[in-house]
Amino acid sequence: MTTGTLITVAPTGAESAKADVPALPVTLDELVTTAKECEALGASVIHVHIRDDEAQPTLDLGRLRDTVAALRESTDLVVQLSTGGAVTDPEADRLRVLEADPEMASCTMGTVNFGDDVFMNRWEFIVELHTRMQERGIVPEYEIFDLGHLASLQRLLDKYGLPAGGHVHVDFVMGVPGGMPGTIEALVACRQALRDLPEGTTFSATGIGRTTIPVMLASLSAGGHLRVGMEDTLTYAKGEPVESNMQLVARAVGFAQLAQRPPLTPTEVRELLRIPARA
Ligand code: KMH
Ligand code: ZN
Repeated sequence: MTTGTLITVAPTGAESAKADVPALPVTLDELVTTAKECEALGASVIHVHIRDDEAQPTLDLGRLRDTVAALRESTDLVVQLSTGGAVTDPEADRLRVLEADPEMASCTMGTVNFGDDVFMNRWEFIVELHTRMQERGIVPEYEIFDLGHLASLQRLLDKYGLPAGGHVHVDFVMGVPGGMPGTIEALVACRQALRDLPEGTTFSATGIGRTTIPVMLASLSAGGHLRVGMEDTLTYAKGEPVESNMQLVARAVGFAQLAQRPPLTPTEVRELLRIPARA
């Protein structure tokens, strides 16, 4: 059983509007401030979506490069860029994200209904993402929205080999309308399916909306890690909007400590995920 807990913060996402959620970090300054504060609390990885000057989601390469550079300069967090983007982003733009050279990037393992939309991830696109990440030495986090995505991951690794560094890390994204539910049963089913993946495969989990707490507690007790943040959760408790990403990270750290699995540092996470240490 893993001792410490990897805590990822996903502070922004692509779905919420700044006008509806004023606390959402959308500028580079807001993102860097959030990153520093979440790192101080115990986050070790940041899952990054960025916005343009109008606070709309963008995959602009120049902005992504500036974001990676600013986060590296101001924090020791492992920077994980989203290649998922928004449901409207074309595949070519999503692939180009890798040219910003993050340490990690997300790689979603299949198409899923996403509320009223469809989050498209064709097999050929997944293969392209996986192989380009191998070539560039970028460590993937495989995003699992449904049980079948783990079977696709097994197929991907069998046919195209292990990711950069050789370690496999997955993130169960639970409770998306159209994906698997955010329940203990679904989490246990996913964890069982990890038996078919390379030994030592690690997992984190996040529950969207009101599933955040049950998923967090289930993941901790099942030996998994945590992802929290305003990409996934905008209500802290019934009738209580989230005030900041720090509030969510602080709660995750508290649960991890109660579980006697305190937060891992970014250095420990690089060792765990076989990401080269920072120079
Ligand atoms: N915004 C969603 C459509 C990822 O970051 O890789 C996709 C998503 C997954 O958030
Ligand atoms: Zn994301």
